[in-house]
Amino acid sequence: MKTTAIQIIKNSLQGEALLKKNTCIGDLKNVFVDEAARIALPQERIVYEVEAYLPVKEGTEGGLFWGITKLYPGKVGNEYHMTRGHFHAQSDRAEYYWGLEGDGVLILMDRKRYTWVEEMKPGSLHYIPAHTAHRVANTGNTMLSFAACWPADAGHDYEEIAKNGFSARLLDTEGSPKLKSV
Ligand code: PAN
Ligand code: ZN
Repeated sequence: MKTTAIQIIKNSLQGEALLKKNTCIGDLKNVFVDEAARIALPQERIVYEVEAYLPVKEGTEGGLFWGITKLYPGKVGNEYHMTRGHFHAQSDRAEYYWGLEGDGVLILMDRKRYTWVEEMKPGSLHYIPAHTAHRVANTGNTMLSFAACWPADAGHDYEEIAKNGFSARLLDTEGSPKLKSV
């Protein structure tokens, strides 16, 4: 029997033609509340890595993509390392995230700018509804890895979050994560 083109080995995707992207401190201008703290950090420090399997062309109706995000532990000021976050460009597209390793928090915001959170840990399954921005923060001291499955025609709208942000931020408050409205 043939083996599959792609395999998941120790929370990493293995195979050919995978999309790989690293996001560093230097790429995350104005993403964290404390921009001065971000500037003071080594700009080449990796915050997260994404490995994705895109078996069909981006934009294919009915297609699915699959990826793993590895979010390194760390903070920028009092804010945990987190993904940039986005709505889907095709806003009515939903997504699944699920926790593989580490401890974190999935931050979700609907179009009315109502923000809520879900605890992310190994085995936690998260249904991200349509029209909902999503971002993950690593609240632990170890790597946080999660898998994602999303429609090939979802696309990413980073502009809206770049312009208006989320309505709340997850900050280290006396040693534990607290969601604070902004
Ligand atoms: C994920 C994210 C990934 C990185 O695959 O793209 O976790 O986060 P940002 O895209 O917000 O930088 C996903 O949600 N795809 O739709
Ligand atoms: Zn998404």
